[in-house]
Amino acid sequence: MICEHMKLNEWVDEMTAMCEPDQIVWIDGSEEQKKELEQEAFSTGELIQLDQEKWPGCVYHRTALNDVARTENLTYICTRNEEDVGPINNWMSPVEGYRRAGEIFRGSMKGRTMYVIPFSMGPVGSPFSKIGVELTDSIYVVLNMLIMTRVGTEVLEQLGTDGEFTKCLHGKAERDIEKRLILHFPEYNTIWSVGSGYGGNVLLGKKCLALRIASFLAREEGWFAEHMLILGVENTEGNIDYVAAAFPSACGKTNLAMLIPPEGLKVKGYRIWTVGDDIAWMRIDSDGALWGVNPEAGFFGVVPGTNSRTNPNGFKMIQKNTIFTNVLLTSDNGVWWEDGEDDPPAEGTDWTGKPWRPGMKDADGKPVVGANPNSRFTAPATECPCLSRRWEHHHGVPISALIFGGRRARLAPLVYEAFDWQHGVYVAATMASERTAAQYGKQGEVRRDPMAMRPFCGYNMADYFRHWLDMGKHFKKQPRIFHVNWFRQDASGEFMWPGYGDNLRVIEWILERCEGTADAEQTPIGWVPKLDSLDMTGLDLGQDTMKALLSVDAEEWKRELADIEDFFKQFGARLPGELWQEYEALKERLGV
Ligand code: O2Y
Ligand code: MN
Repeated sequence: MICEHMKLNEWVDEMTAMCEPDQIVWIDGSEEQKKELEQEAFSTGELIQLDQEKWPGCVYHRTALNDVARTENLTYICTRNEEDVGPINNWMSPVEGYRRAGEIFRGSMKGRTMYVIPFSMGPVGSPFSKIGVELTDSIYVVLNMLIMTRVGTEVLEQLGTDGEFTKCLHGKAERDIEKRLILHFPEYNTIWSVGSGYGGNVLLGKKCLALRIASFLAREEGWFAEHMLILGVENTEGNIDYVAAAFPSACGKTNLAMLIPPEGLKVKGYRIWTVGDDIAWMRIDSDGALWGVNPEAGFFGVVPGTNSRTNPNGFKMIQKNTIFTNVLLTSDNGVWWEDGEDDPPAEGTDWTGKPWRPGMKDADGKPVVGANPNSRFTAPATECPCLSRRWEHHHGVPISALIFGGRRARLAPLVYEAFDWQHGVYVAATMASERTAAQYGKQGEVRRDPMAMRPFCGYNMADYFRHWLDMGKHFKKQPRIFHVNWFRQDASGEFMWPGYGDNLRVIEWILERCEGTADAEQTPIGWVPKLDSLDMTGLDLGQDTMKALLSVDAEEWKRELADIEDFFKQFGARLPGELWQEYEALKERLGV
């Protein structure tokens, strides 16, 4: 492959001089090259080929034990001024960032190959799309990038001789957590990630480019880069309405993006079409409405809990051409995970590489899992049975509603609609979620996660709120803003809402609100469905449960105010006054 982009060649030379790889291989996106790389990874043990009859095209990979999830504490935004990253992000100066990571990168690719991956986030050539080039010493990363992004010659052609690209450098180095840094340099359109070999830390097109760097570019250029799924709801007439929805990590975005309508609603002929499950890039088009694309080309989802009941489409999707990471390897070269489809195998090798049998306990008497709770599948979008026909449409899909949600055992009703755009930005800016056992931090602790972007906003969150407020002024047709909570619990700690396919009942109400046909009741926090305005055909939850799900307890909301105030105060004078206005207005509506 010949690259005629001088700056790209110069940068590759510069990084080569620092990392000192034995050789350089340009990734062209061809099937032959992919096969060669797989063979090489099989021969070194970096990958294990699964039984090709049962798992055609599927491979298996284990990471280092200390390298199984994103590391937020080692993730930095490096800008000249510390104030530009704000109180939520970790900050480092660019000089310090390049120096510290440079020391780890120096000579770290000796004896290894450096792969050069030209990739496009978004369909190649779409007005939405951005190009990146990732340099990496990991075949596992190359194979994941081949699934998650559009890679190769056509991207280089699109880049031409002087096109803009994000410079993404990744090196495994020693995979030592003490020498791990995930650095973003938005002012230099550059990402450096060193010392990790896994997931969000190393697939640099995903969280690093498509959210952190893209959110910075989106503010400069007047668009949105968001942690959102996009799904289309087709009705009996064949019309498809699209919504984009933001949830913090581990709230079931992949399941929601691929949901199957519940039995009771099937008579209405609904079908769900998945555009994306994690990231949405959205802009106001010439019609004054919001249009969005999924910049990714695959799905990188959590495996445990995926089965034909929780996510039938997702489960089908991962039967072929999938990379499995950190699940259990069975003795007949298959894969297994907790809460999957099948009973556990009699024996296998767990994600740490140790022999495993069902019922095993650790030294503290706790069950030993076969698959790491954050084990992942990497599957091509084209394997998704409900993939939208418009997923590669260069102008994206029109977005009718923006949905924000968190995991709250109490407080937030099943669904409510904001009064207007400014109020909607307040609702999204104050959203919060409780941590689950699978997440870093204290279980049950409420963490404010504005727009589900807390770990992913590439600049000062106060300026991000300003961007959201300003964007609202440019629509001819504003999307409506909603908040949902699938996770409300009753007094005995049981979930009150069944979730999964039944979430369509809520989305149906949301779309009917957009059309002006659904009933709602005004409450201090927004518009809540009237008791009978959700279609509950085939799901008998009982009036009391429905009342509890939709209730707004003013006293609980008053208690929430103090936490929101503390959260806002961190941003000082940089926080837009409109958000304080909304805070005061809510206080007044609550009678404080
Ligand atoms: O732990 C990781 O490295 C993956 S995190 C991830 C992967 C896919 C989609 N979303 C997320 C997330 O943390 O939001
Ligand atoms: Mn995510």
